[in-house]
Amino acid sequence: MPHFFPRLFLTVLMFSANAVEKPNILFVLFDDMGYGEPASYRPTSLFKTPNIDRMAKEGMRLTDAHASAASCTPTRYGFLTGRYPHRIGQFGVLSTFSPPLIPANRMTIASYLKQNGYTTACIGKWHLGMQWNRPKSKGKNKTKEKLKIGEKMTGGPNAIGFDYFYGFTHARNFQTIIEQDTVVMKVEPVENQPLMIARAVEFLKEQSSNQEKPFFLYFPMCPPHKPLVPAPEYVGKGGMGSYADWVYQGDDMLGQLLDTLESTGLANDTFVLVSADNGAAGRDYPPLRDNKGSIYEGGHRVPFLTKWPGRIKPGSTSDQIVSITDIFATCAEIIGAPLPDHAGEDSVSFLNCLLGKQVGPFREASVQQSGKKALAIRKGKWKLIVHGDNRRELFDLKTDIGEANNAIHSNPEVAAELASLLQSYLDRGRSTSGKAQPLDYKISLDEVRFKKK
Ligand SMILES: [Ca+2]
Repeated sequence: MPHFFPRLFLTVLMFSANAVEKPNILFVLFDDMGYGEPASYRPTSLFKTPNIDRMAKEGMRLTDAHASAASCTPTRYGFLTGRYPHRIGQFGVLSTFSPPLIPANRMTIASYLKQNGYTTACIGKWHLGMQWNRPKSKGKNKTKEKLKIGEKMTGGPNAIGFDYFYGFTHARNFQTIIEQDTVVMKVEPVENQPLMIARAVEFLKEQSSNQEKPFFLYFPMCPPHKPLVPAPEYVGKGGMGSYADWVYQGDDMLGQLLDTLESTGLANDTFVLVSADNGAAGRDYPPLRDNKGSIYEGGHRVPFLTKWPGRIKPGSTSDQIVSITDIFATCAEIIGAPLPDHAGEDSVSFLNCLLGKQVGPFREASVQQSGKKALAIRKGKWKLIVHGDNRRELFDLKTDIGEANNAIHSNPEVAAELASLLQSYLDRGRSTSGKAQPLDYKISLDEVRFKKK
């Protein structure tokens, strides 16, 4: 008995200290990974994803998690800014010479963590625009010469909070490797991802020798997005052709990062998040309807796994509605430095959900979008879709996860309430509490935003 109270007291002390700790943060983002691809999400899946499934065993698997959008660029905007990409009218994706999407004065999760003492790095695919010093030319980017070694840009990752960047503009420019602000190398497509993972592993090892500062590593990989270029050591390993090999390679890259955290002793102090920027390209995984680019669940419901030893219960699951846009506020709550009103306007912390302290909804509603300027608002079991051509559909996801039965005519009051809530989010410049923010781009749900050409 004499030992009991001191130990309890110590535990309380440790727990209090944890409330303001600064764990390392690693976010691994797959590109176009379908909800039905990892076996931990669809037991009959034949894809080999042992490391995603390992995350499910070692941490929490979220079953109702969503990318901010149904395609690459807008989801990445949502992640970095904690703000819905439709607020800047960004529904499509960028190309090599697209200018930067995020102005330097906008707080991002990277600049926020950097201000709070983190070493920040992005290694992989950017896809948020960079300013190359080129004369303006009319027409498509095809007419422009390719980027050359030594060419420099501004407005990239370094401008919005990343101390270090090593990567490429986007998948269509896979052979051009950029370090910080400079094109440093031209490679064969098959060489790109091995370079990225080697550099990320090196970054983690460097951080382990300097543990005074926590780190934030954002690793947006290419798989399973095209080009399907599995490295020789992965060919045939996925067992179902090059797409499966590419999935396997992506999963193995996640494994290398997890293994490095273990071998360097960083794992216990690192909060790991793994997700995907949108659904699979051209591949449906029933019961979810549709795939990448769609406003239906197959477009934006994604695998989302988290791990944080000693905090997140191993092998746990949560059916809370979570968005990649929410990662920013979650990190802010962990490190205990509140976000200002002009940052993370659509980001809600799901920390209590991860810690198993909250079973009820932690946010009022969540908004997703797709390429055809469709918006969807999700509140509880209900999902209202307002298509770009102004058609509306309402689904009860509890009984109709496949979105087969439009329930709008039998539940007009639910549809009206959700539309009104969504319009209020659009008008206030935020969907969270706090001061209304100026609008960059006005959207009225009643107007037609997308016409079929
Ligand atoms: Ca994508």
